[in-house]
Amino acid sequence: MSTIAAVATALGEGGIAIVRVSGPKAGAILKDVFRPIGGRKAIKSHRFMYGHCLDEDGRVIDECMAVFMKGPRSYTREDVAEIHCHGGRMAASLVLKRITDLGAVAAQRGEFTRRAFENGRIDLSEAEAVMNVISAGSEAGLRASVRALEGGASSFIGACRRRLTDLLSRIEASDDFPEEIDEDVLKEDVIRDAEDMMDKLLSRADEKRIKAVVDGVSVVLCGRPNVGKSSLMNAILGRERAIVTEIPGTTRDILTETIEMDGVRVTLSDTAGLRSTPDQIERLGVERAVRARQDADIILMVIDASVPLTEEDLSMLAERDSRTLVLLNKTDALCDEIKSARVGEDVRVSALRGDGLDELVQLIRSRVMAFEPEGDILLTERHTRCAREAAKHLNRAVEALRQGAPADVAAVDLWDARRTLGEITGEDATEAVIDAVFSNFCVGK
Ligand SMILES: Nc1nc2c(ncn2[C@@H]2O[C@H](COP(=O)(O)OP(=O)(O)OP(=O)(O)O)[C@@H](O)[C@H]2O)c(=O)[nH]1
Ligand SMILES: [Mg+2]
Repeated sequence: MSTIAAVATALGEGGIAIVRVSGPKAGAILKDVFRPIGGRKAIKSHRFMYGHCLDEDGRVIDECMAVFMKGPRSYTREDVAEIHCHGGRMAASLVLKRITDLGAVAAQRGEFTRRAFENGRIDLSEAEAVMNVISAGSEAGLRASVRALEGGASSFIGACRRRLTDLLSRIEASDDFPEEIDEDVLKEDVIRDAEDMMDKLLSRADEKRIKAVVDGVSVVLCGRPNVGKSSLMNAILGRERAIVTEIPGTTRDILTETIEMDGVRVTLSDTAGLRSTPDQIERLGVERAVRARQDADIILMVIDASVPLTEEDLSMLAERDSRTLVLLNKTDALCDEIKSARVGEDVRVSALRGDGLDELVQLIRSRVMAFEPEGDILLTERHTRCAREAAKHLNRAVEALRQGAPADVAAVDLWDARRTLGEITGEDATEAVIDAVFSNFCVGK
């Protein structure tokens, strides 16, 4: 097995740059390149040391901290050395050059994590969770990734595979000892278990929940021109982001801002007022607004309380769905017609005076939180694809049994489901799948 090395921190100026080495020569290389204060004998496993890195002529490259981790108590389970130099490009790259001169080879993308996987410290889904942790863009995304890293997905997939193994061995036994096993009871058990697993797999592979955690939740303000959408956008953000005027048709393009609500990334969009108009620019803006509303996770439908409801308001209200919150704005100037009309609003606000804004934000927050999944979710596209595929096999087994097929016909699909789930954790993944997973990693991880 070769000894690999790479700079593990991001390139560029920063406080610290870490050079990481893994493999049988890690200890010897560290002894050659690093001189701890107190002499070379001082190198002990899992102890952080202060000292200097030296070049081949014994000149100091940089003042460093270093640690040696004797395998298997390390990230890769091999002997690992880490040298913490000052940040920036030069110190770490000179230390790395010295290390490769001493016999280490440059690590490939994800090779440290790949070794952790191949040495059995983590499975494939946990390895992928490492990348999800690194690329997480919100606290909710980070929380879900850390849960996966700590085996959330693996233990669930492992439990499903054990259930399938159990069913398959019962089916096999019923083939061998038909008189001892009641086939009808067995079939009922297979159907019940397969359906239960199918539900759980599909809920964990639910695209909307995953998108909400990984990319965030989109909240779109919509309504007729001049109802106060931009004023509400500014009020929610607490600053004058959007232009507000008394002229209908002020907002043309979509204005987007990102905020965090309880760790979930929320993208708030203000849109052009919905109306038919001869103005070409405004018309394009209205088309964009319609599309944004279609794609939104949460729709804030704004109604102007200072004037009677119009035809447009009524047709928009008729289209409200489970994603919609109806906001009755300008309640400081409530007109008589609205007082007696049945708008069915979720909240009354005045962007001008600030009335009802706390309640509005609270309402948005609770809708956003509804997207945060209770149980674990599968985080990568590869995992959800496998989960859906496994659910399809399970469904086929259930259908076959319902149509009166013998249990061993369903067994073929149960085997397929089991194998597909094994692709997630890597137990049944081909070398090509594993290569593809690690090629998405960064160097040094
Ligand atoms: N009285 C009162 N006026 C408001 C309130 N909110 C907004 N306005 C006024 O309504 C007018 C339109 O506000 P905007 O926020 O630009 O409305 P909009 O829906 O973004 O309008 P378009 O961009 O044209 O679609 C401005 O003159 C605001 O000052 C409110 O709560 N009460
Ligand atoms: Mg506007």
